[in-house]
Amino acid sequence: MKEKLEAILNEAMERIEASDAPEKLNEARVNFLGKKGKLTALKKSMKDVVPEDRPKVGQMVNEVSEKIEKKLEVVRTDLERKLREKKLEAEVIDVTLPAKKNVIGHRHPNTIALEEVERIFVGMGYEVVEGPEIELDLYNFEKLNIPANHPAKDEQDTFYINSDIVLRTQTSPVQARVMEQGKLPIRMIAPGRVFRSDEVDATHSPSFHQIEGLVIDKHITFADLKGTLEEFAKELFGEETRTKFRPHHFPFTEPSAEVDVSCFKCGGTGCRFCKGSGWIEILGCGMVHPHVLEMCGIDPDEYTGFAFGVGLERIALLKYEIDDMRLLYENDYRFLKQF
Ligand code: 2NM
Repeated sequence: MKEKLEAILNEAMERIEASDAPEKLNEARVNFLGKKGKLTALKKSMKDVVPEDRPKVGQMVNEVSEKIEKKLEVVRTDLERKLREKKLEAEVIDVTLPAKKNVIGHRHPNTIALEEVERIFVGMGYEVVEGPEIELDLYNFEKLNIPANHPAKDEQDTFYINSDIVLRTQTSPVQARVMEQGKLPIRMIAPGRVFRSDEVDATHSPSFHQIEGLVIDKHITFADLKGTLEEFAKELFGEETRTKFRPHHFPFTEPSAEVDVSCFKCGGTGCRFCKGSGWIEILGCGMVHPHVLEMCGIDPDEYTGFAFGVGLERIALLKYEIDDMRLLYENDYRFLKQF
């Protein structure tokens, strides 16, 4: 009996030791400790042992069983550790490999130009205010001194939702709304999309963007308007830029002017870029018409103000020397990635 037990123990130790996979270890366990296992068979033959030897033999059987269990446990943990290490090794990240190129997008030229204009005016203490693209005729035309049948209304004829509601043709209705709120003084710019019933060509689109400015306070004069826009032009196109104010007409301002800047390509001597004139037109402006102030609830005897409007696309085309506005809307990445 003792020899048999020792033989089983030795065989079991060898088998377990040689197990290099969990399945093999399990096979070994079944082979010795399972229902039909070798040690189990021996336990069953205890009845053949003489009664006085049974306790001793029983103890020996239990000891062998414990030793096998223990060995199984040791080899199992060792095997698990080895498998884990192997897995970790296989999953290791090689930080010396060259990185994948990260293609990040960037701002559209319109956005770059807008943020530049906003930066300049915010720096002068202006607020940026947005408003609805679908407007009441009342704010888009009526309160801006463009009554029904006025020729200026024809000029920027627009898309009507119904007889009272239009797609805004300018962002000045945002300013009419701010004036109406009655919080004075006002120093604001209103950027945003505007709509006009225009045919598409290199310089026109039925939908484009404007940035309009408005300042209302006591004692605001045309000198404030000139100084502000001169400073704006210098910041946008360079310190050496000169400005020229030409008389013009807008229904919502009186007096009104158009502003040219000296050509930043040739410095004013005349080139292909400025079509030989040395000047480039960039914006319209004027002193807010007393009638507009009145219609928006501001007393024109106490307050005066100036306003101006710039086309965002016009600024972007000039600044980045793009010769066709349609390029800004096509979203061709080969074009966009250049800015
Ligand atoms: C322009 C030119 C001149 C303008 C006027 C107003 C308001 F609301 F105060 F009446 N906002 N913007 C204005 C004046 C816009 O765009 C070429």
